[in-house]
Amino acid sequence: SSNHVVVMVRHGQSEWNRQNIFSGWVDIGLSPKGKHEAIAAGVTIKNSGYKFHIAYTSVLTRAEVTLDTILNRIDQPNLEVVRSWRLNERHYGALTGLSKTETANKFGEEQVKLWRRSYDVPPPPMQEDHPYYKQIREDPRYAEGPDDGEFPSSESLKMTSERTLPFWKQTIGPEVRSGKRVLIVSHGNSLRSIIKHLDRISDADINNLNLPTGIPFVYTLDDKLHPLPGESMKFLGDEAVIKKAIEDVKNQRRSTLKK
Ligand code: DG2
Repeated sequence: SSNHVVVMVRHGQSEWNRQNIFSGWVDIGLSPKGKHEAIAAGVTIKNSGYKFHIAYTSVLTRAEVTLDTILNRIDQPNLEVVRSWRLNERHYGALTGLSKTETANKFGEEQVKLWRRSYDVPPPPMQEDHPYYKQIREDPRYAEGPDDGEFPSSESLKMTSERTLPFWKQTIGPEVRSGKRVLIVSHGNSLRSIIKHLDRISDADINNLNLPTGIPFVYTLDDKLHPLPGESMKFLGDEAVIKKAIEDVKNQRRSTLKK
């Protein structure tokens, strides 16, 4: 039996993260700060000495650009990359494209917190007349899936995990077990769904998990893909940078929601 290292990272800040707008499946690019965070993530991974056999990411540009930036920095620009809609961000339904602040003002802080962080409360569904419906539903990148029956109109974290965890278990897991070192670049909520599974976080406690953008973290797993004691979600890099990034995520929640 042997131990397996998996490095994960949420993409750098996107333009809509910067403007505090719900993104979900809208294909928003990185902000200038996000591009810098992606470079910094690459430098951190390089300084930690990691090399990979394969990488996984979503089909959204913010994750893809973050991954490419990292791979260039770690001198593995030609690494095998597998892209899947299963690693996409949670589909934010009718909230997609709305301001997080205005949504909190309109529906109340508690309701918005449930939509953003609860395990099983999905945002209201995206209807066909939603401004982003066509752009998402008719995007040729989804020709490969999801199929009509599984195409989401909004997703809770639970619904998100119903498509991320099969991918983790059936596609990523076997590669990890076979000894490959894996890098995953994905999104705030899609990564929360995987972390919840790996660390057996309860439905209630998952509310409190917020992921910073662009800070890589490491899991060391046994052959059954269970984290070794004390080897979960270990953020890489400078202590002060990690501390500030985690505080920024918390503050973002506070300052954006009107009291
Ligand atoms: C954000 C997460 O996803 O938003 O969809 O707006 O990770 O792709 O930037 P990401 C979005 P919150 O759940 O933090 O509101």
